[in-house]
Amino acid sequence: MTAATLITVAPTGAEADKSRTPALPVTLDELVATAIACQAAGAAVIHVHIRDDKARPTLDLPRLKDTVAALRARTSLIVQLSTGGAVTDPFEDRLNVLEASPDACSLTCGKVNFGDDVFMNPWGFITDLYQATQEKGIAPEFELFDLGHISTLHRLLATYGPPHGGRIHCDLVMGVPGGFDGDLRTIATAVQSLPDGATWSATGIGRTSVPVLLAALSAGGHLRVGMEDTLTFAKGRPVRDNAELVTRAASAATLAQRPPMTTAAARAFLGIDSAA
Ligand code: KMH
Ligand code: ZN
Repeated sequence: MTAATLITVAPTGAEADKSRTPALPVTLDELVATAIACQAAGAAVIHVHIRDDKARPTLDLPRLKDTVAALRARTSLIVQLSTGGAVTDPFEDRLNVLEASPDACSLTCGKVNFGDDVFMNPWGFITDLYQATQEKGIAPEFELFDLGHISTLHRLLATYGPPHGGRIHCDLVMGVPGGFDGDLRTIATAVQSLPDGATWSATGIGRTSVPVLLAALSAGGHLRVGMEDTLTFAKGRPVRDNAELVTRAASAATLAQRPPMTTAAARAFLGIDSAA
């Protein structure tokens, strides 16, 4: 079991509505302030989706570049850009995210029902994206929403070899209706199917957030938390901000005798070079 816990914060996502959730960070200033607070609370990685001037999700490249630069200037967090975007984003724009030269990116290993839509990730897109990460020296994090995604991950590694940096790090995204259930039994099933040597975080969407966090810690996994996935802190109590979700994760990790990993340790763990 890894001695320390890698905590990723996913502060914004593409789905939550700023007008209904004023604490959601959508401007660059809000995102940077959130990143600073979350690093202080124990996060080592930030999973980034950005918004436009009307707080709508966007994959605008100049804006992504500015975001990467600002996060690097003000924090030592590992900057992981989302290549999932929103369900409406074209594949070409999702591939183009890598032109912003993040440290890391998400790479989802299959399609999944997503609200009333489908989050599309066909094999050809997965392989294009994976090869681009290898060429550009960007560390992918394999987002797994369902057991079949793990089969695709095995096929991807067998066909194209190891990822940049050598670390096969996965995120089990749990509690999306139609994907993994967010419970211990499902974590156990998924983890035993991962490639040899792979490490993993888990994310529980909505009400699965706390059960998944506790189960992941006890099973030796790492954590992703944030307002992309969780808008309710406890029954009837909205999340105040991302930092309180990171603080809760860091407290639980410390209680589990696996305190939060520093950003420097996280870079070594994920095979990511020091910040430029
Ligand atoms: N917003 C979802 C459609 C990712 O960031 O890579 C996809 C998502 C996964 O959030
Ligand atoms: Zn995301």
